[in-house]
Amino acid sequence: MRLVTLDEFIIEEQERYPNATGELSGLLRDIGLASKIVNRDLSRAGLVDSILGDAEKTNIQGEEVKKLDEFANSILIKCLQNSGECCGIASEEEDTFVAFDNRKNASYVVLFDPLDGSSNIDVIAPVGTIFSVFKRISKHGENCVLEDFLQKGDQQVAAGYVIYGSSTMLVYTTGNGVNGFTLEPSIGEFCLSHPSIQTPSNAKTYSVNQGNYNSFSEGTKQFIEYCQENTDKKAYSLRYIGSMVADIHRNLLKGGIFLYPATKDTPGGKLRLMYECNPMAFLQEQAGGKASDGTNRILEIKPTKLHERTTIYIGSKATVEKAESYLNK
Ligand code: P6P
Repeated sequence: MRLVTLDEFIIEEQERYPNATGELSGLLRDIGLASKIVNRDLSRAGLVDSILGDAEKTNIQGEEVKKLDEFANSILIKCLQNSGECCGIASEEEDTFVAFDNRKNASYVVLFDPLDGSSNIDVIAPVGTIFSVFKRISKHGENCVLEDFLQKGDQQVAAGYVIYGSSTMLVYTTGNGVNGFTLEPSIGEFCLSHPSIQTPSNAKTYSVNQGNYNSFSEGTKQFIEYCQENTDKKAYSLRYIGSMVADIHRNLLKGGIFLYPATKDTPGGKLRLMYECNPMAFLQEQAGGKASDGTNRILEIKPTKLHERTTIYIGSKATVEKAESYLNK
């Protein structure tokens, strides 16, 4: 396979769509830049003692903020504001959306989780950046408004994630399939390594926090027992890293289902609709899989709040449908 950098790929993609303005391309390139900067500091997390560890504060989610969370958040905001294509952002680390006063004529808003799974940083487990892009619905020339962000997931124009693990990979879609780019550190470029990703229809793994089993619904318990009984002679393995990007990335490539059902502590689900579940659902559907809250397609959920949460069952289509059959018995 010839070496194709992310920038070259984005430009080639843009040429396939004559009416493409190039704005979205610029935005994707800047997200790539931000992730390279985050990656640089993550890979030195053990050495950069000024950043490692807790920021002695909690975010709107009530979660302890790691200094790298804040660092990743600020880098993404800076790169997106400089891109000139983004009129505002919403972040897991920000109480509400941030309008860019100097970008009133930009066409896109971006929602992101700057460093998902950051509680894993101190134990050197994979973490990730997740992003979701919408075209603004408010008038150009004015600041973006909340409604620009509270759009259904099926309105996304792009979505993706960067996984910072044994290597660093950016995976994204603009609605024409899913492509993966691995960072080549020697040249500092994301290079096409996984063209046209398609999730195998037969799952190999199920991914759930088994520790919450007792508070799952009967239907969820029956689905997990189905996986454990190796019914239909399917040997399911349990794989759970506790970092959504890492768990979903594995299943996207190899087949599997990731589920975060309702629990006693999170009756509406734990994961955030806007900047975790929507982008992952867009990617998963583009890779031939499925993503639901157990009943409804994730991408059709009408959001009411920026930080709202949802239950999620996402992965190999047949396996998600199997889970739904137990849940909706
Ligand atoms: P639990 C990380 O904190 C996160 O938001 C996701 O990345 C991950 O899938 C989930 O929470 C893990 O939650 O309750 O199993 O630790």
